[in-house]
Amino acid sequence: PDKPISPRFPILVRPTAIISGFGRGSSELGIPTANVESNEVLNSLETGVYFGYYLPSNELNQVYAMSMSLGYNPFYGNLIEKAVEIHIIHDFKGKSFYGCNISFVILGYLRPELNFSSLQVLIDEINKDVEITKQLCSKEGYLSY
Ligand code: RBF
Ligand code: MG
Repeated sequence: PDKPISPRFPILVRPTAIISGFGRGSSELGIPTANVESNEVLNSLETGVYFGYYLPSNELNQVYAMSMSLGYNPFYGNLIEKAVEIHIIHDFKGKSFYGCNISFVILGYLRPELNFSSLQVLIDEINKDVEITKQLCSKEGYLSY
């Protein structure tokens, strides 16, 4: 799908700490996420699923597509605090992001957060988000950030 980029995007998120998550991204879903400390800008966004690029600080001219979940994870019965989690579309061979600060750019909104009838449906939907992210990111090519 050719989604126009809304004027509020891109949103650059400067180096932000990774905090520990619930430990179920990798184990239960097979979709690891880095849980990011929230800030004013992220807090001001509506909950939902977004796409963009992760900007590694140690590799110049390199970006990796990422899908971001922002919200209360209704499938898991709603968190008390908004969680910001990014799934980077790259095989980091088990590298952990704990203790790192990461930068990323949010390019657009994909869909609202939803509850699903089963874990498998949640996983399927996230995998669809990842496919859409790959398509949009390869098209839009914001490789200059
Ligand atoms: N959790 C939900 O409860 N509903 C969602 O619609 C939802 N969408 C997500 C989309 C993406 C791209 C990602 C990475 C995560 C999503 N999650 C969603 C969060 C998921 O439940 C969470 O990553 C795991 O529970 C690990 O904390
Ligand atoms: Mg996580």
